[in-house]
Amino acid sequence: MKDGELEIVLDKVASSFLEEIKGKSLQIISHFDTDGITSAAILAQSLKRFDQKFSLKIIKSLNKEIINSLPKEKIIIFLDLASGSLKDIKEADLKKVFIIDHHEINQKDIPENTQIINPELNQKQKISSSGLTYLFCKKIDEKNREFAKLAVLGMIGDMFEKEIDETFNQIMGDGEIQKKRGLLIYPSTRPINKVLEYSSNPLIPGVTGNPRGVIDLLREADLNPENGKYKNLIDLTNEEMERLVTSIVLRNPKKKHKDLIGNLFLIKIFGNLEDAREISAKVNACSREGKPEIALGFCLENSSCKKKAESIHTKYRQQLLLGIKYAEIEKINGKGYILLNARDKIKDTMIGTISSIIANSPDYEDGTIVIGMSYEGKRKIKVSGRNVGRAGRNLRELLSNVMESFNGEVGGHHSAAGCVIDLEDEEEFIKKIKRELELEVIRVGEKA
Ligand SMILES: [Mn+2]
Repeated sequence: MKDGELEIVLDKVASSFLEEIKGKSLQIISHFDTDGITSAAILAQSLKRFDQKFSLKIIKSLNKEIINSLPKEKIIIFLDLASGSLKDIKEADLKKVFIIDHHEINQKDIPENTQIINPELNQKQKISSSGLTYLFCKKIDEKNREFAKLAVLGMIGDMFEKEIDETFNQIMGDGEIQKKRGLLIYPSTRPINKVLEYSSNPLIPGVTGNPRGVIDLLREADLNPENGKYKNLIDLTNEEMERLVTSIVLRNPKKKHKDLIGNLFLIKIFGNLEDAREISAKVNACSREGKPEIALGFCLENSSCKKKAESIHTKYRQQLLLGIKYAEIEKINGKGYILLNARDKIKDTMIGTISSIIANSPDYEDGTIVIGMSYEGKRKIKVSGRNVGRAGRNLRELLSNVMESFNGEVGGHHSAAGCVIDLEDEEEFIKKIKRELELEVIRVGEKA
């Protein structure tokens, strides 16, 4: 078996973990996305089983300051982060550290007090932190098998469901997850008209955010309500599904028929069978809105958190639709680029998502650059850059060129990058970035 090495590491770290934690207090630090939250939920519930004392903190990102402020006497467990912070961990003089993560490791030199479970050190098997945490906790106690569904949720949050290997299959079996083929728009467990209205991935022009457009599309696909109610997406027959997919492809020709069909995963949570992507989106929305504790409570199936998470998610989706509509009207169409300065009309936590949605819409040619801007607090502006398609310029480089004249750092990679600038630089930044974007059009023209 290919992941034999990982199996050995899991065994080794689990037995040393059980030895080390006896009579000690633990501090868990986890990432705020669905993968991190589900990892924390799995470990927390596993520790509760044997009355282990621990405290838990969910963070957006880890830095040297946070590492230095950690309690020296406690055992520290990092989930879904810290693989890139080994140097800082080494220098922080912590007592004992465990890391369960799948991100890139930045150095070979692993601190002596640190034990790591990370496939990057083994066969680079594709697995989320929630999957690793689950396998780890199952080593501690076979009963922790009951948390398998959380592992699957984290896998889907990190989009590992496209490559289902033996381990993933096994975890799905443990979690009694149902897998079905169908249209990849979620939540599949709701009536199709509602699902289409809120669909931002893919964006369906004239349909997303437009109830009347939804009815037109459904009529085209010859799908009609029965007793005033449309079927749930998941209950469509194959023929109905085919007709619906065809109508969507007609509105958004960028999406190919085969890209719109795939695996849906149904998990049981709060006693109902739900679309795992919807649950993951809910968890993410809570964290993004600054409420990771509700995201966690939701994963622990706490009923008061369920209500709160639902209202946060509903509000989030509504704001997303408003943001998309605002962008449609207010964006500037330049030559080879789209510039959206949303100021305070779109939240800074949403501008990246909306820039991605614009970049995925069928309206623009590959290589077009989308730049979104939104006020962050009272003194900063968040800038998000996205490429349409896979071709195009290196956005990290492009933003770095522009940022030479301003304060702030650039993060990201080739087709998705961002930075934060000072509010007072707004006009100057727009001038400079337009010049940079237009310059390239000329250069490309010269080459041709
Ligand atoms: Mn992850």
